[in-house]
Amino acid sequence: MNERARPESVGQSLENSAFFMPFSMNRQFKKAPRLVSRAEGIHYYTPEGRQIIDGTSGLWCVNAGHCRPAIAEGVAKGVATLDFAPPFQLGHPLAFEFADKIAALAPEGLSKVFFTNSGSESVETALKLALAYHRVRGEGHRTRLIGRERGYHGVNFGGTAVGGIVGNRKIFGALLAGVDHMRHTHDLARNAFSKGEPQHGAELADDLERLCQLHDPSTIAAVIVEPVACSTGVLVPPVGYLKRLREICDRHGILLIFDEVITAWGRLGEPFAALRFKVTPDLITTAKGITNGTVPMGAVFMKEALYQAFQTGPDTTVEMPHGYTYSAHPVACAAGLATLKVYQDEGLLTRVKELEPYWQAQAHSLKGLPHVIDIRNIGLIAAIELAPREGAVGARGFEVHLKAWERGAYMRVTGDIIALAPPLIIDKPQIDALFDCLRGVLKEIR
Ligand code: PXG
Repeated sequence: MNERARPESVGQSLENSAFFMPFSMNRQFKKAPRLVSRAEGIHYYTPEGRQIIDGTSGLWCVNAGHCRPAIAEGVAKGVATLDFAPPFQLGHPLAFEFADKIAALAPEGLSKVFFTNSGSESVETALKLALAYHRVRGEGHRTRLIGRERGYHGVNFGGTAVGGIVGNRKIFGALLAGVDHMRHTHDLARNAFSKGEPQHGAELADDLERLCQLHDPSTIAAVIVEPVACSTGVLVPPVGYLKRLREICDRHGILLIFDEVITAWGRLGEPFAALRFKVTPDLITTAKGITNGTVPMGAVFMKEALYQAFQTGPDTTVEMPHGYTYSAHPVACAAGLATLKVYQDEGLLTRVKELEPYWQAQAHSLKGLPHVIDIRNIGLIAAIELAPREGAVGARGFEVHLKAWERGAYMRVTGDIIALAPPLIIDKPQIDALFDCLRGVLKEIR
């Protein structure tokens, strides 16, 4: 047997492992790995048995907390009953049941659901649906897609193109043609230490109007934004901003896509952020919390009119030549149904409404600590932005990540921004423990 294969114990070196880790510093990580081997509730456990608070719900997905028995049982029963069924021209009952149940939670009018396997696939699906929708209605001239600086829409070609993270784009060529970007909404000069939606910046939505004038609105198919841009450091939309985007899209016949891969499933105290902000997009992309992170799955919600636009040819045609081998995978549907039951039985899709004032107060209690230049929050999400070290952007943030790990908490960092978004089952003493850990780290680092 290959000696380098299967590092079974923690003691064994991972330095020559075959695993090319995604979005990771492979060489550095493999020299000093941080591993988890078990999880329960809001905690991870390392192979040595150390308990770690999960400050980021895995990667913003384990909303009901880890290893929930009801979900594990749902998945086990699902895989033992129907392991796979082709989703093209064949069906299984769980797909229809799950689609109907989640459509009932979506903003009014978003009544149809297309299943995918990830957030990235949901984004590609939504972009393709938008282009195809215009085309079947005789507006095939609408080919442009508009994203936003600092947006993250996954890693496939369309999502990378509409995304606005330079580091994710620059080494992958020209991506898609016909894509443009609005300005981001982050404005520390006017909005630092905002609680909830910042007061200033609704007018930044007018950047979309500028792009409409530049390209002519009749060339634009869709605009995609995260209601709260999470990956790039929790950029909360200014009061009135999303409503203004909606108005501009309506004025020009442009579809509005909300990328709710993170913000759906209770994170903001509602099943979808669109419900919280009271702005209804034409399409919503989701993934992650849809199965509590247990089985890969994503979904795109769309307005009835979009679905209906494709139902016009003879009924012997495939209305949408798009889909994945694993669209509506039976095990993912089983996971989704079990997850939804936990969310609903425990009121998790709205629990954050009660927790948010406490969460906000605890987050903002870090104001005044060394290096802290902004604290912002919404729902059960908070970001603490630190001043970068001179000539070493991100170094301080990464040190926080490592020190927090040593002190027993897992925290995501983006550059020098720490993002916290624990499972929605967290209680007040656990919130205190999370922020106390960060407080200790901020006092310790230079
Ligand atoms: N859209 C949004 C808004 C996301 O946040 C995706 C699409 C892509 O989803 P998939 O399932 O293809 O990864 C995401 C994913 C982080 C982090 O640390 C965030 C994501 C993924 C990995 C890390 O902030 N979001």
